[in-house]
Amino acid sequence: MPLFDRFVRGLSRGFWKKTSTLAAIAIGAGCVASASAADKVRHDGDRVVRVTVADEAQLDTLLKLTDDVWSHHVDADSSIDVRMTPVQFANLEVSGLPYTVLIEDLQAQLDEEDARLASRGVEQGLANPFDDYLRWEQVNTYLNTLVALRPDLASIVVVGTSLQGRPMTAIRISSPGTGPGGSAKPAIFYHGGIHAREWITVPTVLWAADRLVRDYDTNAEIRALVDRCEFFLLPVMNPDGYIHSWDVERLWRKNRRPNGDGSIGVDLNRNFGFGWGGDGASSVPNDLTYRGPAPFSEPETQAIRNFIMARPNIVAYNDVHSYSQLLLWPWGYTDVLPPDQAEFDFIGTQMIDLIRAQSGRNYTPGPINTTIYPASGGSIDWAYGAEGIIAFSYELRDTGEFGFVLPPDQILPTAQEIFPTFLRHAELRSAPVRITFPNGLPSLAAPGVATQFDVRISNIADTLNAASPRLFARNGPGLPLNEYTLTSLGGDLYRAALPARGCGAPTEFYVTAAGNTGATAGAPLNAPSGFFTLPVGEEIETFRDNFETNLGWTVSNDPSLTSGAWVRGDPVGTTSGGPAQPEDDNPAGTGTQCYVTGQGTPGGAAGAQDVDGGSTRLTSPVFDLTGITDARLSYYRWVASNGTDTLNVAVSANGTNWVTVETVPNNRAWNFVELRVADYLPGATSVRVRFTMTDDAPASLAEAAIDDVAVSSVQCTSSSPIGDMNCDGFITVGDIAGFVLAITDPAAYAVQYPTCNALLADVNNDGFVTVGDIGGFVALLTGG
Ligand code: 0X9
Ligand code: ZN
Repeated sequence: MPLFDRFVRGLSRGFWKKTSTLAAIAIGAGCVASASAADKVRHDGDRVVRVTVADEAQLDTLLKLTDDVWSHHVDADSSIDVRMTPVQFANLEVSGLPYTVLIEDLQAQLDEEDARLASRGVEQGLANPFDDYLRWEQVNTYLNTLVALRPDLASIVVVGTSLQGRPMTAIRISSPGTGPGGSAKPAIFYHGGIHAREWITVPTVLWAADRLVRDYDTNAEIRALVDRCEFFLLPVMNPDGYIHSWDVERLWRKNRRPNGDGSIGVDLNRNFGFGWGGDGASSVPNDLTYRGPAPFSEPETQAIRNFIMARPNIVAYNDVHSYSQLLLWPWGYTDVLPPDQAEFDFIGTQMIDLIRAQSGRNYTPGPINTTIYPASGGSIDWAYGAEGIIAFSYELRDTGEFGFVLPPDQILPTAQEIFPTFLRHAELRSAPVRITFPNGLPSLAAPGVATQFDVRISNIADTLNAASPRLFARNGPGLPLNEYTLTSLGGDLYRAALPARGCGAPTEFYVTAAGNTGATAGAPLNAPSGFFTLPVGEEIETFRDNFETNLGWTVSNDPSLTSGAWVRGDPVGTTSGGPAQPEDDNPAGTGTQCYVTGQGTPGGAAGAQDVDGGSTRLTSPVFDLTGITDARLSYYRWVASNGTDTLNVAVSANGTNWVTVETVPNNRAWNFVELRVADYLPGATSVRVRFTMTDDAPASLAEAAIDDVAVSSVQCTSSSPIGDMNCDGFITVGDIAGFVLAITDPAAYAVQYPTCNALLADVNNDGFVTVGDIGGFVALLTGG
């Protein structure tokens, strides 16, 4: 059994039965409107420690030493972040378990936060609402501010009432009107603050509301979504707990239910009624993951349930948590994959890619149960399992440096990296239909022949109007768009055909399809303002290296590197929570060899020959690009890491200044990458590429492999088809004027069509442009 599996099983069996002192500490501290630091629970001497556990026994040892688990890690070296009192920490040292201290003095961090927040006036907070965390009352005031700003778009909706009687205040954002045909608009529901101490979730949800309201007039994507959807954003789902975490115990997690045995609080994310009472939830009231006495025993979870059940139009849901940088989906209660695993993966992959594009941060995607640990009675299991909603749950920043006490300078960056993913989730679940390309899109159009590709159109919020699928295309910027119907291939498959054309500017195209109620979807998603482009020509390869022989690559290493330098050879596979070094070179290429970071030893440990102690760099020979237009560089790469180590790919025109192309996290698969050199090095007449694998955390797994590097370009040598007198790639009535001019006044033709050739009018191919070509031209025009 792989280490991580054991780890998860250990958690489900042992850990959640442990008791917590946390709840007990806070007993008797009533709800107060505000409190001085003196009234607060203190954590003097407490540390937050990351402990590496090698097996179940070690995990059990650790869990006897602590009662406040902060986070779990997905990497191969199973590690767990825990808060420890000085006594617990002393016991940890005695236990011999390897650890690193993440937060040396937790109370100092809390004191710093307290002092900062105390010095910040209420008014100041509302003027700069994302500069620092907001109290619950301030969050609600700010929602009212947004409503006042755009009463035409926004209104307050109270989702329910907390145990202590507080409104669960959400903002509804939608432009006036209904969905197509008078239907309800598809609705999107996000909330933060289910776990009180996870403060960063609150501004992240509030920021989404802020952008939807403030950017409606200026951002076409936002406007289209606010027109099409109904958004419900609830920043604080657990107001009683959130206020308690401000005033009494910063590290409070649950709601504020008196459990009757002196302990307080139900974990609201174990109280939902789907798989309730299963793995990863506690029946012990004092525990941090106490599930409550019955499913939906708590007013807060009842409110969410009733709100969602009253709105069958809700198509997207996210329960926002922190921390660990994850994007989770069902199930939590079982390790079986959800029926819609492919859909979760399709949307989830786009979401984490958007985060990486925005901030460079890596979020790990996957089902809750197998990605972190079993957790039953969770919100998204219920939303998906009972209501069929494609429901996600983020774990926001960070990965443990600050944990729950995330500094305020990370509020805006976190909110900003999440917002595009929120839009994408909404877009993909509220679209009437979805257009995808099951075999991919063509990478070029060969001149003179039609370019075909397959299109899949799936029903999402509506059913497809079978007469609606269209391809729109033009032979270059600024030309009029031509419209083509798609051919049905049966089922949800269609074929699109770009007609034959000659050389020239790249073809621009997009595909559209409509639902039966009239709403239209496009591919790309931002069509028609966005479109795909397709160069015309043949692919010419100027360089290819499958690494079977040495074509002049160089390796250079940090002096501190102790192992794992790039080496060429037939890789020896190693495993560590999945394949670490691949067993084979790129299966899509030829030969058996590739470059790897340190050759594994047969049967050897994964950690033995990975990158340790610094960086190793693999640099290509110089590729001459003179005479090559629009060069493309492609390669296959493999990265295995524990999530912090990455492969950097950079290109350079001169070998001195390097431009990063991508920073690749753990993927453990051979992935193809192709890029346009001009996108990174405009005007470069030569290029080299460099692959740098870095180990920046000691004792962490870092492996990379590279194969099948190629430089190619698309060159068009053939001219426009005979008869295409305006060189637009088509023979249409638009060519008649040019044809007449070519016969009557070739000089005038050359002036008017400077990039065309009058010989295109030599339809009878006798070498002359004369009236003798008229018959053939008419035949071409009329399809003869
Ligand atoms: O344990 C949890 O509830 C979540 N982790 S946290 O550290 N934020 O408490 C993970 C479970 C996520 N599950 C659902 N949102 N349903
Ligand atoms: Zn949480």
